[in-house]
Amino acid sequence: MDPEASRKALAELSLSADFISALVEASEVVIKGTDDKRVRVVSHFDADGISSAALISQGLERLGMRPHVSLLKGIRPERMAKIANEDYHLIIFADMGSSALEELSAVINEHPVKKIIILDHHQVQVPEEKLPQGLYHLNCRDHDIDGGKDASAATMSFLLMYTIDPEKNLDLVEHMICGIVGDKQDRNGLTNLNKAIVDKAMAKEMVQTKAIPALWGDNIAKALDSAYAPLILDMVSGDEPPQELLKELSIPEGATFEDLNNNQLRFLTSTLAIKLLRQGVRPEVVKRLTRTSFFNTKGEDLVRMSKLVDSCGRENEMSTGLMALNGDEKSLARSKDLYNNFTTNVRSAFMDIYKDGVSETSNFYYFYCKEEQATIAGTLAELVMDYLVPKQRPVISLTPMAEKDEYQVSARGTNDLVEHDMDLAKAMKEAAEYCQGSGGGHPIAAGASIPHHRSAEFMKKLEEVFSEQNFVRGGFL
Ligand SMILES: [Mn+2]
Repeated sequence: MDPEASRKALAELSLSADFISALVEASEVVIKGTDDKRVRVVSHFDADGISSAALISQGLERLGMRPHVSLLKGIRPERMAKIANEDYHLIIFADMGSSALEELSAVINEHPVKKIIILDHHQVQVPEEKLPQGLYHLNCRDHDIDGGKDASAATMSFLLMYTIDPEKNLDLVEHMICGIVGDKQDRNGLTNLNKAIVDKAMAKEMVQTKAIPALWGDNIAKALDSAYAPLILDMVSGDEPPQELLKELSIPEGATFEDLNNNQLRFLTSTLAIKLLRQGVRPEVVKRLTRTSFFNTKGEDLVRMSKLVDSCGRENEMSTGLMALNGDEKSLARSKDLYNNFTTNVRSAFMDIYKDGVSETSNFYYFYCKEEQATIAGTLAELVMDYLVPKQRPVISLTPMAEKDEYQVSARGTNDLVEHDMDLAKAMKEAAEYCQGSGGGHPIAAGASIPHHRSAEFMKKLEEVFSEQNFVRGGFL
């Protein structure tokens, strides 16, 4: 590693001097490695987490090290500490860790030989004591970078590997893109740090962008048949099979998006837009019909890749996602099957909610999921918000988890609500902690777990917490 070259490359991304120093320090620890070359890599099970793990492990392999990856569903501090206590000298946490600084500090204090690197973008738990030497805490939020939209765990993971070798590791940007897309940080176009990095990769022709319909599948009919966002009600309900629409538009069955000329493409997109507007969705949801996709040098659609990896995580086949990102063809095919299962489940669950309706309080909407829908409860909350409820209000889904005797709560909001000072992370945390549960996340998307028997109190408290937030007090509702 050439620290001067790294510093220069990082400065070109407009990072602060503090941030650059922290990255260089952690990179030096990685390069030094361990005597036995083993490195423990621990990450989250979602697309951002899996992409981060793929990025980190490929970077480590390039240094001749042997990563041992674990992808976790839960992010309880005790669990992280337990893993950090295993027989590894270098442990890298991605997409988690900032909420476990005290626990991880304790591990270092007990085993000063260990080094732990945290690459996170979630809210930071501020520990009472100074972090011990050997604990490298890298969180974009500590450097005035918005962890909700300007950097995800994959961005942080990229930065670490980019610091190690800005030239050789720039191609790892493809995994970073999968991660930031997984965390929906491309929702309003890439911004700040994410943008600076991707721009750099585009200038070096490692990534290309193209505006395409926001539909994914091997052909148009298949893509429409599995789409849930955009959610065309007539198609999801089965009233209008995609084949009929294609016939109407004189598009041959089996045609792919690449087969269409610009006029046909525009005709298809505007027909779908009209359908959505008739359903009464917000303009920002209609706008998402076309989106910018990113393509790597092999011409692979990285947004689609992100969706495939995401469904591997949801279906508990995280390693399939990791291997697909590492270029394994079988895993890629398997991830496509998992994605189709996932979209089928989402579409049918949405139709059930559509038929049953959702409940509302004065400040938010809510509905209950079945336990087997736990992994899609957040997606359903989002769909309910975008395609079902008439007013812009937070949408909450509650899923009973029998084994833990808890409710798992997912909350989703809109950009407008966040602009009017709605903070779901804060609301979830406050209302959940009031009931001896825990919660957190981002202003626009958050979650909580609460004891099953206290759900009524939770809902009451949530109503109270929301009524203190400006989107309610300021009369936005
Ligand atoms: Mn993340």
